[in-house]
Amino acid sequence: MFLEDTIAAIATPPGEGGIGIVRLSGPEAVQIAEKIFKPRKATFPLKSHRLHLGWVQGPQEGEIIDEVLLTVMRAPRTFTREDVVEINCHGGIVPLRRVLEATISLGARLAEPGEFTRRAFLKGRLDLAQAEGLLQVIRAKTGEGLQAALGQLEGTLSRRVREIRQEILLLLARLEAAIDFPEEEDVDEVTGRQVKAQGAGILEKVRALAEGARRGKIYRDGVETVIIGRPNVGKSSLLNALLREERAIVTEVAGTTRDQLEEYVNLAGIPLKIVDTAGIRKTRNRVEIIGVERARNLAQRGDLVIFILNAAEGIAREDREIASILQGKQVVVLLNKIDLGENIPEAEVRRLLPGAEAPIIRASLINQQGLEELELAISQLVFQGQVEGSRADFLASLRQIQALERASASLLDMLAGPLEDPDLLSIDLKAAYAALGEITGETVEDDLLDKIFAEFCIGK
Ligand SMILES: Nc1nc2c(ncn2[C@@H]2O[C@H](COP(=O)(O)OP(=O)(O)OP(=O)(O)O)[C@@H](O)[C@H]2O)c(=O)[nH]1
Ligand SMILES: [Mg+2]
Repeated sequence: MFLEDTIAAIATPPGEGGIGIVRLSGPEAVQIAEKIFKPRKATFPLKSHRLHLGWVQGPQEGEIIDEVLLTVMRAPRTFTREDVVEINCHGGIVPLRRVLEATISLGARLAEPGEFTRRAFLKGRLDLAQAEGLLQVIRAKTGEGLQAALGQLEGTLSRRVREIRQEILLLLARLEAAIDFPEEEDVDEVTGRQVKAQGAGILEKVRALAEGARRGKIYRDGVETVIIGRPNVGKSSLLNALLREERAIVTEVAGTTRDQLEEYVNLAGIPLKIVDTAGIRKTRNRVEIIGVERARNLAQRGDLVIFILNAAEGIAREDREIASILQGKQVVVLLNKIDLGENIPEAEVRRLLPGAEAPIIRASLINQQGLEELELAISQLVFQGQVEGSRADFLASLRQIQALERASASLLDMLAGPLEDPDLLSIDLKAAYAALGEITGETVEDDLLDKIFAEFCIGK
């Protein structure tokens, strides 16, 4: 990682689009841009924080690569706190590549994944918790996830962590004074008692923060679980059973649920965003048609699908239709209403969903039967990584939670330590201080940084 050089990358996703952006950052960024850019009206030096219309020129005399809008942003009011240039080209692979190549040929280096953000971090523009928040903003899958991520990007978590670290620092100063100037006989014990009392208060705050982080994780990492099945099989009954409350209306009328319902359930520590849908069947009712269409789309989008069949009635035509839209999805099959009879052998379910190793669970939701097995099957699927989509995010926030937990443990050690030994108290406090510093990146190893920033895409 050389901070002195100038990096360049295509910042927009690969493929065709209206526009695409090549981004440069570093001491040579403006110089390189001015060499390849032929402005329509603007004159050099290009004004900062303005958009300039013009052309990017190729290496041959008179060669034009693309018509572009170019922005020069001089340090320090930029994302990386370095000189930044953004070139808005037409969003095709060829113009973007050629503009990028033009910058490289003039001495820019191809950026590593996340290197722009890493520079922002190293220059103090963002701390580590905020950088991770930024990644979560890009990856947010739900509105709630976006809100939580934006809060983190703004520095909600960082601020609280810094406040707590400040308090620990004050306590440490006090202990140092007691160690350096032990004037009276009992001063250590008095200091020790005061430090412990305040340490207990700090521990409470760290714990509250860890609790909040765990809750935030629900929004960030929610495994979207869609309940699907034909009308009346017990989809809403399952939502209610998992929530342990009468959230959805359940009636014997087929077609009760018209619109989808979404709720979060914490299942063995795994956050599930459960979506109840309208039963899938051919229908003439307009409202129901829309609901059925949504259910199909949701099933496609979900990380996990719980497919409910009526065990007593056997496999119906609609069930086959539903099965056909579940190809390639992670599915759990729930054979419900076994209290009324069991007319679906496992082999038939396997034929219905060829290729899938879907767990099959027998249940009678009306009698709360089969729920434990279902929860076990889901947690196994998620923990074994068979449910895609949320694992990388899970790791990022896990890092923060683990740091909070280590800080708690050190504070607990401190509280259990002998009163009259300020040295020991201070060791534990320092450990808590360091653990909290990892969240914002104040105390962090390079290889951990590598790991975190490698999760970003190139150009971010
Ligand atoms: N006998 C029996 N009835 C059940 C069972 N589970 C649910 N039911 C009943 O089946 C009916 C339909 O249940 P819902 O949960 O509303 O079914 P749904 O799939 O949401 O139906 P739609 O809203 O039409 O999509 C209700 O009367 C439930 O009480 C079960 O295990 N056994
Ligand atoms: Mg329903």
